[in-house]
Amino acid sequence: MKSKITSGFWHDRLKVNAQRAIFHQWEQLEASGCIENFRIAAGEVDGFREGWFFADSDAHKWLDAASRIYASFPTPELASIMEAYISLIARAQQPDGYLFTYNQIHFPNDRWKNLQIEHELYCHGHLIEAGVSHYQATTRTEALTIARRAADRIVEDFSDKGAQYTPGHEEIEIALLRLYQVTGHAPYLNMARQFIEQRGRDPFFALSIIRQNASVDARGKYVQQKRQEYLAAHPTFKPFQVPPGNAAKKPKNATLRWNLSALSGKYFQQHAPVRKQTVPVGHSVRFAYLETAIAMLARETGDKSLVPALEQAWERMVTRRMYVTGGIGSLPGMEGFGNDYELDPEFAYAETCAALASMFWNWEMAQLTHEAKYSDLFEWQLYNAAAVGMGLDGSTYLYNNPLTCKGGVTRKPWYAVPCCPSNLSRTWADLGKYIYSSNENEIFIHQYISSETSVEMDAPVKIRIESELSWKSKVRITVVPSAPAKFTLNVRLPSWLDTQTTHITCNGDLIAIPSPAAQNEATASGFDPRKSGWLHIKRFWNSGDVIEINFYISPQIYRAHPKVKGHQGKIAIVCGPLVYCLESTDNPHVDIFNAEVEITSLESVFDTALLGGITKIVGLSKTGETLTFIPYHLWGNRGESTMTVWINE
Ligand code: FUB
Ligand code: ZN
Repeated sequence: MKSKITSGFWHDRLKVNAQRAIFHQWEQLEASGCIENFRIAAGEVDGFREGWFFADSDAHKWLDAASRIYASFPTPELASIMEAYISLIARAQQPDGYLFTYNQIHFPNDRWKNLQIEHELYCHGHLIEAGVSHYQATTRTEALTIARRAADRIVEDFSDKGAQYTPGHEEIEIALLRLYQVTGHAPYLNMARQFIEQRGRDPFFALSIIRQNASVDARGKYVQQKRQEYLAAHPTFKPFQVPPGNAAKKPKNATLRWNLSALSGKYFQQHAPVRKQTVPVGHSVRFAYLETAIAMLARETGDKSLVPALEQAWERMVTRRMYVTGGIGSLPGMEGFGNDYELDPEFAYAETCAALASMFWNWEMAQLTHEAKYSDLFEWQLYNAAAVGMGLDGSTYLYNNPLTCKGGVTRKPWYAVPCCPSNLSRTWADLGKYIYSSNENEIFIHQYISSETSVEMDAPVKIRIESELSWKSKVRITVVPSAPAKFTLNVRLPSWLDTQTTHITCNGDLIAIPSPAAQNEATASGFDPRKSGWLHIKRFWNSGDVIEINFYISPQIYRAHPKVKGHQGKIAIVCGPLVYCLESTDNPHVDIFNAEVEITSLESVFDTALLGGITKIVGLSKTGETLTFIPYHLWGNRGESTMTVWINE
């Protein structure tokens, strides 16, 4: 359900997203040659195609983000770039709907070549999503028409094919389901279902990967050779210089593990049919996109047999394979999940896109099951694992997100693989969609973000949230039914709330807060969204009824599971939905990796001068030094630094 974000923490971030980030991203896409690739494919300019084989997806994802931003921040500048890009891709698209500049330019006779590796379907997926988003934002159909032509091509070429014709990077499934939602055209739904159902059923997958790897290598070498020739023939051509990527400390045998994961199919979630995939494995963005698509399919079709595997995989991820920030994917190189409890904070990959993908999945799960824990994890990842991806200026980004940095990680204006910036921008732009939902006689408040919406119950009900989160504690929810009405308002009780101190009232009357559900197994990270629940407020609502919540947020301590190596004697400090860290910038004379914190000394203080005005946490070390903690998502905004989330107690 749509809502308008009105003020506060997210309003400010969304302004930066709309006024700076989206334009910066376009400039980088142009400068890096990503947009020029379409001009070359359209036959309008001579030149050399630059970037990875999946580079098209970054441009399409930009249009997706720009469209969603345009829905709340319509500016002529943005409209004009979007229009130019849509017209360009219309010209680059082949008459039969195919659009993939890597093949069009370098291998015009090849199509659907190395489906596990070369991302053809992934790029078409982002093209389709962009078309859907543009249509939803503007009601214009130019981009949607391009999307439909691409989708029709795929339906034509892939319908009724088997397991070998499923993609290695899931995305097309989400795209086809979204396209089905706006068009009602059943072949799109059926195609998405086929891609999902056929996954993990190829008995000769390992052989296929060996063959595809060899082909990708040979094609890559051919492209490199052509590039050298092009550079030699065009000495004035200055290729875009991508800043060097960030260091990612790799565990032992990283390459061997990646190869084994690929051969077994786990890297691509091709090791088993989806109903048997109960453990998060492989590339973490791919994994969470697949889970998102399965949950969407289950919602669309009512096929409940898809749900248990999703629930089990979620439980396993949350209990054993997720960082305290909500980051997922502990293995660099493979960009994916490690073993249970393998959560080294320094080699944490925790790609920004993986957190976003998990948020998409959690939203679908929340709608599918109405369980609060999914919205709780959504919130945690929103504020921590995902928010860390964009700098305060909107034009610098993090791709991998370690929880300990001993140097070598800084925010960059762009990356050789720039998948995260536009993914963040499109998610933030759509944040209003994730706050409320409803069914016949219930309204759910999933997130405490200052916003307004109107819900279609028997009669329209307006709801307004005024939230001081995440810096302060108070939330006020005003309910305005157009006529007095009986329904249940479900407000999420976050996993992080303290039941002893939190106060919730309805028109001034105190409401009792139920205790969180007990859990058998402690989580690896200390953060446990399963403690979240709903407060069901069922009554006759009159215009102007008010729910007031005071969370009285204060610094809290999370400890890792004893099975997580290297975490004994360490704590993570959180406050409300925010994870905090020690950054060297605020603690220039402290050895942040060895300091021992005096837990009883911790207090939160609002500091108007720090990072644009934030709640910091201050405390003392055992040797009397002052320690200043800032929210994890804000680290790295002031140049090169060191940082740690886990600190000695
Ligand atoms: O492969 C396309 C994107 O690039 C993935 O989603 C990211 O993880 C990165 O590998
Ligand atoms: Zn990414």
